[in-house]
Amino acid sequence: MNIIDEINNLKVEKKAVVLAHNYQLPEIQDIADFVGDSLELSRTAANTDAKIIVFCGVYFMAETAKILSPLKTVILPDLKSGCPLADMVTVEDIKKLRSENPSAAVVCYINTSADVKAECDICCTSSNAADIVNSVSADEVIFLPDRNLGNYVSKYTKKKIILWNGFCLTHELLKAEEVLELKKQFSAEDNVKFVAHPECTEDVLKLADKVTSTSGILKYVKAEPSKNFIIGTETAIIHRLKKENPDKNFIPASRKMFCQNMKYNNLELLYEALSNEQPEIEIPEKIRKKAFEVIDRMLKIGKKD
Ligand code: CIZ
Repeated sequence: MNIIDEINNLKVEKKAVVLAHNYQLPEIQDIADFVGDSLELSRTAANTDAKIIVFCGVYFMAETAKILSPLKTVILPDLKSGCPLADMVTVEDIKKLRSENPSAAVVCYINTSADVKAECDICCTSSNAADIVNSVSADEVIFLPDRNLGNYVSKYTKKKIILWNGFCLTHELLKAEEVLELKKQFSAEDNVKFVAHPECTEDVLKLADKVTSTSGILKYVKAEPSKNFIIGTETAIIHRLKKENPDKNFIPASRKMFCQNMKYNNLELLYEALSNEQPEIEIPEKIRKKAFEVIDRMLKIGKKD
């Protein structure tokens, strides 16, 4: 039996669902029950009757699944799969920021650890960040950890935004000159569209026809009549874009936009994780409950994406 059949058998035998983030390796996306962004996947898995969730993504994503599904076993095939952006802010940093800005609300991006979320007022995603910031009653908002998303949001609000200086290593690799060079290769008839993730720098975002999350990119491409797209996010999303839009062309804005952390999970590790039901994600219940409230407050605003 090949490894794909073995994984599929284990999924049934153990009542497990496999989730793959849009940035996972193609073979992981292909074997997953659901492919998507981290919040969408965590919410979908919570609504299944699965006993085990295997999250092929990075650590904070598996934590998000656990926050929403405390009674299910949540597994991350390779614990090395971290998120440098999420690691750029700590609980201590938030305590200090709060003492320096006592009247400010704290809005955290979904790319944060469970213990950081537990210290914040409300969570947001890359597609609802401006709506969430505008929903809080405070006139000042500490936005963390991503400086580019925070800066982007500041254009859509009258509130004073106090930015944290975190950034995504992969998205900041893309330079505006690369996008301009690529755009030059297309004629006006090609009607090429550049779509960028808001973790890219301001110079890059200024060149975009659309700025949105990974799920937003998938929706935009499907709805947009153009046939040619320059994709300004982690390159692995192109696998799904091609599968869902076989008649359209996708050009990575930069081949350097490769996140190694997203690629540690592979079929062998997925097989081992399912067989051993390890490595399991655990969150102290007190922290999980607080983090849940912070996510739930966002969901109650009703602007998921
Ligand atoms: O939460 C996610 O999945 C992230 C970090 C990115 C996105 O835009 O989907």
